[in-house]
Amino acid sequence: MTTQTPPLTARPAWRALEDHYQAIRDVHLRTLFAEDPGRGERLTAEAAGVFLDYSKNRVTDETIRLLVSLAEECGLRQRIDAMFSGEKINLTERRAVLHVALRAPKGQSILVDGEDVVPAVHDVLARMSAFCESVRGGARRGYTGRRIRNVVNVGIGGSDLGPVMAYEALKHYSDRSMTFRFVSNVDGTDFVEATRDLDPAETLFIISSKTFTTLETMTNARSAREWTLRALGDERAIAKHFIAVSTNAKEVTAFGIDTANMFGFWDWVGGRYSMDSAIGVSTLLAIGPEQFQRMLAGFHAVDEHFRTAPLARNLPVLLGLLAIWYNNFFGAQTIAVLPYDQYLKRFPAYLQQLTMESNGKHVTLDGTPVDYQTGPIYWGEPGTNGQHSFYQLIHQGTRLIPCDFIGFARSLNPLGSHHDLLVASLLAQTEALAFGKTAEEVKAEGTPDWLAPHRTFEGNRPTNTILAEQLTPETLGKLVALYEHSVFTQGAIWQIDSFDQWGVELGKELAGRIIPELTGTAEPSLAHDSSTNALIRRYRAMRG
Ligand code: G6Q
Repeated sequence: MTTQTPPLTARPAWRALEDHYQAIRDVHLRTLFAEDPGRGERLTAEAAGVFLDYSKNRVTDETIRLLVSLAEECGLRQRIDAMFSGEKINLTERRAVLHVALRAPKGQSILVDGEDVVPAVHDVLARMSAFCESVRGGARRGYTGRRIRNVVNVGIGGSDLGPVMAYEALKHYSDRSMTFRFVSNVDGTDFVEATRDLDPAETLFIISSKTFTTLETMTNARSAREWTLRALGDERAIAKHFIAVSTNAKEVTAFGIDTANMFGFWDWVGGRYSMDSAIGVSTLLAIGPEQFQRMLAGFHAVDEHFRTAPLARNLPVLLGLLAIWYNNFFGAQTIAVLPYDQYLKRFPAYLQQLTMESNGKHVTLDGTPVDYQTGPIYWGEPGTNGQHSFYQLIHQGTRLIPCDFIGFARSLNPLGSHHDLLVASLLAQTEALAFGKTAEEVKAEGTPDWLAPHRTFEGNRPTNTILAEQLTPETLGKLVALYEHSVFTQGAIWQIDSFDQWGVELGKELAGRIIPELTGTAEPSLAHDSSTNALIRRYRAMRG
């Protein structure tokens, strides 16, 4: 891949957007809505049952037209085709990027190095389904013959955040007679608290690690092994209580798990894009094969939309372009994702990895430093809780924070008027953020002059509203795919590698050097900076 010619900031569409920004930066959403009564109906898009209202953004039709031109000039369409056709678009790792193959229906064909990868995907899915059915149905039992009632997923990053997010999101569909826990942190507290009330004879550990070398996961896996052996007293119990999910059969065997109890995946599945692979086995255990298939179908529906819909009507493309608009032209630093559904409480954390690990990059594909901002900071909490804490800053602070509000028409737990109150809150927030409250309006309510500035809301705070009928496995798949492809769109325009993660790799190496310096009995000779050296000595002294 060569540098864009011309570079991004010299492209005609970029330049036009810079000029257009000058014209629009001080225009208020109140004006945009007043001048264009059809705006709220027109600036919307719908696909696969997901509705996006982007009318409360600081954009006009011209903005969208220019953003779409930028996407075209940057070759977004060709990049999409390259991903779907199995090209090695993860240049720094020389890998294809094919999470879309994980949800491709049987019969579709996607070639990597001349080999169709779809049949292997379905083979693993079939094995996973059979395994999960046998655990859920009680045919496959623990070493002492007791039923498996507890499942503990041991993994971190991409091998944890997808599974835990999906489990929480789809709890409504899960087998309530089983307990699911997720251990990720190398802090022993995580393991101890997750297992303290579990019976080892009824507990299955899923050791999830693409590489099977990750410090945290291997440390927790060894503790899980000891915990199991302490109770069951026989090495043969391991085969009944441990399965592995990995691409590294050699390390799985070295750890002591028979590859018959291993579910594989492939180097073209990035960790943060792996929740549909065997990494999702805990999800499958929780909700069963049928619902898992529905989730995959949801992903696939949005994949197809992303691949085929015109850019201007393409939901993930629109979301990605709007993120670029605020990040690169308005100078916004963050994007808040605010799901109005308690089941989506881990969704923002999941998106943080997806978005920030993918697009937190400072050089283009050919290694040239960028002269524009790349990935914004994503953050969020479910509504309405956030309203009683950080929304204050979004409403009245000095920063521009574009927000995605996500809501559903029907609750999975209808309870009196709860759901209407929830949705009313969502709508009221986006309305208030867009239109604010002028000093005149505040004073007309009888507010004294001295207090009016404090009670005035500037408004003009941009939001997207994403609505779907109900949070089902299918909807979850659609939502995740929406963000995956929005991330792709942004990365394609910035011309960065959204699929490597050298910063994470660095973190994996760094601790290795310090571990023996902390644990050795002899006073280590330290060659770090003076701060790190002193902290190591202090830790050793404090620990005793
Ligand atoms: C994801 C990253 C990273 C990874 C974890 C766990 O895209 O690569 O978050 O998932 O570091 O890695 P393993 O699955 O290899 O243990």
